[in-house]
Amino acid sequence: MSRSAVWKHVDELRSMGYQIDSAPRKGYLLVEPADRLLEEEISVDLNARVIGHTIHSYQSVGSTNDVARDLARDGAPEGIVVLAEEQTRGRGRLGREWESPSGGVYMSIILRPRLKPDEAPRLTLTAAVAVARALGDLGVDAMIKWPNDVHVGGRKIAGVLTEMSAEVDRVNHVILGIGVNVNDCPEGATCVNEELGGVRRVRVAASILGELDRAYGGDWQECLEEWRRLSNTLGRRVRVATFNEVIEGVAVDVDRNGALVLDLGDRRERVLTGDCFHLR
Ligand code: BT5
Repeated sequence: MSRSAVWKHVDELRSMGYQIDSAPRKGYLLVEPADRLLEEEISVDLNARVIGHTIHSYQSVGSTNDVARDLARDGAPEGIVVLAEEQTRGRGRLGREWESPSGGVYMSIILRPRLKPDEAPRLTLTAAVAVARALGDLGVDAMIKWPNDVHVGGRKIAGVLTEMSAEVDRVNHVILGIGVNVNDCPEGATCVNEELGGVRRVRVAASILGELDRAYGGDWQECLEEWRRLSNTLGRRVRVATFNEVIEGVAVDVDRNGALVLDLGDRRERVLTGDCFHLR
């Protein structure tokens, strides 16, 4: 390769944010890799069994869940990951907004699980476990708030959005969306680098995908046990708003499909999905 061809590539890498020094007659030295969520960067640390065998990286999209959903509708296989540096219409559950400026990790994973539709909430819990474990490995004391939030010291650091296409007795595909605040976060929330400092987003993304790959399709009882260990909801008095009622009680367990079991004093009730507020 000619010198000018090398220079062209180095120049391109520099424009992507890679810090590269050059010395006459010695050559180039990579001082600091760019913290870009590129397949080449992430797959170095990944030993993908199912999740992450293919990664599509974007600079900016409306929502990674929409990009992944379109791929899934076109027949894309499970395990494909869609990642974006920022989202312009990132969303939470029930049409809520997920603030997604650059500096976070926004990703969606296409899954085609052998689950019945009412078992699909298991995937939300699996993802929350993967995020909490990955952040824990990095040194962040992350806990899971039922059903889909990951918190540190009562502040939200990550959220999971599970969207599904299904028939009555069969899931076609599930899009698992995960948003993690890494360098920045909205008021009242927290981010990895407020808790730790100096963590590269590539590491956060690779670590979560690695945990998810290990947990997906694995022993569900084990995953549930892990969820119970990592949860800061169990044992608390909570108020849960479902689409048609608000109930208050003590969160005593999650059942085998991820429903929260509430002790209402005179009886127990299960809630499969809803917004949960910790009361004390
Ligand atoms: C969630 O919803 O927590 C699910 C978030 C999922 C985001 C990922 S990013 C990749 C993929 N593509 C998408 O478009 N979405 C997924 P929910 O439980 O409904 O919480 C939403 C609420 O969290 C908002 O109403 C705000 O109060 C708060 N919020 C918004 N942005 C936040 C952020 N960056 N950090 C912490 N809290 C946030």
